[in-house]
Amino acid sequence: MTVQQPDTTEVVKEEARTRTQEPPMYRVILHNDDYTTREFVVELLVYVFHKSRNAAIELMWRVHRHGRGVAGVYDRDVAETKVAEATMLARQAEFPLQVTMEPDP
Ligand code: TYC
Repeated sequence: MTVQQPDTTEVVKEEARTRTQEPPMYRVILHNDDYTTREFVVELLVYVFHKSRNAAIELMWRVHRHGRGVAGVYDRDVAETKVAEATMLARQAEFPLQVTMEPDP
C-alpha cells in the first residue's frame, strides 16, 4: 500500500514570496569628527536610537576609533526620520556631526 504524503510545494513557494517582498533596509551611519562631544553622541544614541547607556558608550568609542559606525538598521522612512532628527539635534547644539544612511546589503 502507498501512503499519501501531503504536498508542501505551495507552502514553500508562499514563504519565498513573502520573504522577497520585505522592504529594503537602510543603515544609519554616524561619522566621527573632532568637535562633537562624546557625551552628546552618547545622549543622541540613547535618545534617538534607543540604545542603553552602555551600548551607546561602546558605539561612540567605536565611531571615535574607526571613523564611522552603524547606529541602527531601519526601513527607508524610519531611517530618513532618524537621520533628520539626529542632524537637527546636532545643529541645534552647534555640532558638525554627520549622520547618513546607506542600503543594508
Ligand atoms: N571624536 C569626538 C571627540 O573626541 C567624539 C565623537 C564620537 C564625535 C563619535 C562624533 O560620531 C562621533 N570629541
